[in-house]
Amino acid sequence: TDRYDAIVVGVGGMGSATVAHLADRGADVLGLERYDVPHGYGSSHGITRIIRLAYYEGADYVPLLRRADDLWTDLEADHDRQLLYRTGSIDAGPAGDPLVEGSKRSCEEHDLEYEHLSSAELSDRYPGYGLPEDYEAIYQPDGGFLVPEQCIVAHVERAHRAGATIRARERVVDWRPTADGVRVETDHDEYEADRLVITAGAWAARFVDALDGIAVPERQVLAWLQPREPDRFAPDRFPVWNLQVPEGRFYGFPVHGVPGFKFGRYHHREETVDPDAFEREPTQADERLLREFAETYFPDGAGPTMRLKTCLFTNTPDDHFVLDTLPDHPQVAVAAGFSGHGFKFASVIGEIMADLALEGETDHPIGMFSLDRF
Ligand code: PYC
Repeated sequence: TDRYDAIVVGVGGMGSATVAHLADRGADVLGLERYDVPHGYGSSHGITRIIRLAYYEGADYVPLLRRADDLWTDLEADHDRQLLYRTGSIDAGPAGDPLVEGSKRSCEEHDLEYEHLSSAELSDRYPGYGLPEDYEAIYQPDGGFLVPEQCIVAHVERAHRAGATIRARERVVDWRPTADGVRVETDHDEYEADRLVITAGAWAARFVDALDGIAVPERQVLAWLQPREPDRFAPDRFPVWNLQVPEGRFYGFPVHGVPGFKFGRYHHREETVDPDAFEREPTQADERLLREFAETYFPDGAGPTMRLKTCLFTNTPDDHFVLDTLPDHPQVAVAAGFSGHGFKFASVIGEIMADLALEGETDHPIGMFSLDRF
């Protein structure tokens, strides 16, 4: 049986970063991925993913976001393709909405540059936006989007350069603790390691009983529509956005990689699914809901449908992540429950998981992500 310093289960956004950080620190590491590297069955795909610092979900995320941003910039410097496109970010909603207020609070508490815009000011500057008159927006210039499939490739290439072994299409069936580490059984082989890191996305609860009912997969659908006014949806004219409206919370991007303006709706806890058995094909009902939103709030973007794609979120009860070692098995660390807003953090999650695996602790502020809070 081959033995490693560490095994990482799942080589998507979080796992690829973890393998890269572990290998960079000299660990002999094995990454195991049940699908391809990269693949479109989990949560780390979709051509563009938002990165934003004005974090309405909580000001405590901002130090992690700053570190994530620095690490993405470092990774990009080593890679032959751009990973991060800065468009600025918009957080908008009715005046006084928690999304707008939370975004502003993060900027103020952490000295981030920002502007508080009325709906009219927003449309003047960025005519792709035509929000209701009484809406407001926080503009933060450092936000933008990452290209997730390339981010995974860049982390895996970095890991390869540092000597890591990564095996795709090899599914982990089970793991168990041993006297001096762990034993991992796959559908191909068995391996041993001193440490185990579980970054299995929507499948995390299969490997960690304590995540049952805590890291819950949910089906999401993204749409790309041909803009009727393409100039208004180009990356230099259309910041990425999060928007609260009576129909729910939505998010979107300028045109990049697909000839359409991309957006989606956070369906929190509405479509809980088994990640191995759910409707992967978007339906006409999905398309209708998304098109109705675009017709109402982004009519210049609501041309013919170009692409629809399902995606999985893995939600926790409070929408904050789980980053911890297992109380009964300190040699096992888990990163899970990213609740739809994790991809942008993947670079720093890799650093944190390498800390937890190699040192058992981290200097990063992860107290709010402990498993025992539930
Ligand atoms: O964090 O902005 C975000 C986001 C958009 C879609 C999913 N997460």
